[in-house]
Amino acid sequence: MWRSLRPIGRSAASGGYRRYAWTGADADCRLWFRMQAEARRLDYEVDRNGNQWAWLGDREAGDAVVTGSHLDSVPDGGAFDGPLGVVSAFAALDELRSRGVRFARPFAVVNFADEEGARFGLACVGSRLVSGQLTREQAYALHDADGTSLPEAMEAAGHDPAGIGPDPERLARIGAFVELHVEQGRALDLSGDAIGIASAIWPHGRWRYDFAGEANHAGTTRLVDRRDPMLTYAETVLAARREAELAGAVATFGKIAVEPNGVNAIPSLVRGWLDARAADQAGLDAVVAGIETAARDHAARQGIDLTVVRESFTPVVEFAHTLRDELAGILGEKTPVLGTGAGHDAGILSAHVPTAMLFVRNPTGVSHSPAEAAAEDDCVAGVRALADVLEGLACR
Ligand code: HGY
Ligand code: MN
Ligand code: MN
Ligand code: MN
Repeated sequence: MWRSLRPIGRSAASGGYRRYAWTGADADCRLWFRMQAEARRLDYEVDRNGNQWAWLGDREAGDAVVTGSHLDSVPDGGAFDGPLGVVSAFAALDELRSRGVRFARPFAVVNFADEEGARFGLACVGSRLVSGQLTREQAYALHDADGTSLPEAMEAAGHDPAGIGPDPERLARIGAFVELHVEQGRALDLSGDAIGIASAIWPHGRWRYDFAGEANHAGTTRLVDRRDPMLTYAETVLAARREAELAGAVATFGKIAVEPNGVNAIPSLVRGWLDARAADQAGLDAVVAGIETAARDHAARQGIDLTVVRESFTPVVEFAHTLRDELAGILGEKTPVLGTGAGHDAGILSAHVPTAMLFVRNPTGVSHSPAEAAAEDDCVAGVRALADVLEGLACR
């Protein structure tokens, strides 16, 4: 199963993955999902928002146990972030069937659309739409760097966008959601454990900084005459690191767009995207405020116009103790419980249904990079743990 998925959307140059929502690579991943579902005689469907579901039992009955994750990636992402959760879901079903287990509740494997937000700039689009955290109007306003809107991209990929929007009936059918995910850090590697249980997802968000200056000739414009937005952008990036250290947070400017983007032209506009996260809301507020203050001070001194737009925000997610404790009961009280700074579809769903996450050890701790890793034995341990959890939840 893993071998048939692995080559899809992989860059020969970087070894990373480029599986962006509603592109050809995404279509190949979706076909893979459908084939896995049909090979297991599961009831396959695509919901109005483009999420894929593979059902066992009566999907209308409610109280379903659902597991899965996402198949899309960040630019040059790793092999495990997302796919490990979907592959493990199908493999856990295979394991449960080999144990002769009978399901007492409906069961489904899910692939949530566009979790990374790599193409349209918003993470967890599929799960936000299902849960009503993203409205149809907001979804219709999303567009990629080429100006293609989300609905246009969906339509071009063969999915009718007319019905996108909240799906409360579907949400009501879910009794529990469990997402298995490769750890995006080294806590399990350091503790020597293969599997962990998530306690919380840090509050986090994305802010767009637009630095507007004055385009001019790189060779003939005196330094004193410049209004160079790149300078204020650079100062803001340095401030982000300083403020993150002060606040015990993390802050990253990982994406930039420059106009007119010429080697010999002082930019007219520099657009930078800030990803900021902290273990608690106070820390997040502090780092975000500190960065913006530093940016505005420098912009004022340099005659730069600065606009800051919060593009997305996810409050802290404390996974429901009940389900989390149930997982600890199933997997053993010694199973490490750890927080994460990474966002997940489980974080979105947790506001609506009992939700839990399992982490699988990542020996490099690196993620959103081709260096992301997970040992085969640990992946097998993850499947067994997920199967145990599903057996405990769905096969009473
Ligand atoms: O950005 C995140 O934390 C997630 O990987 N989408
Ligand atoms: Mn990710
Ligand atoms: Mn992920
Ligand atoms: Mn010239």
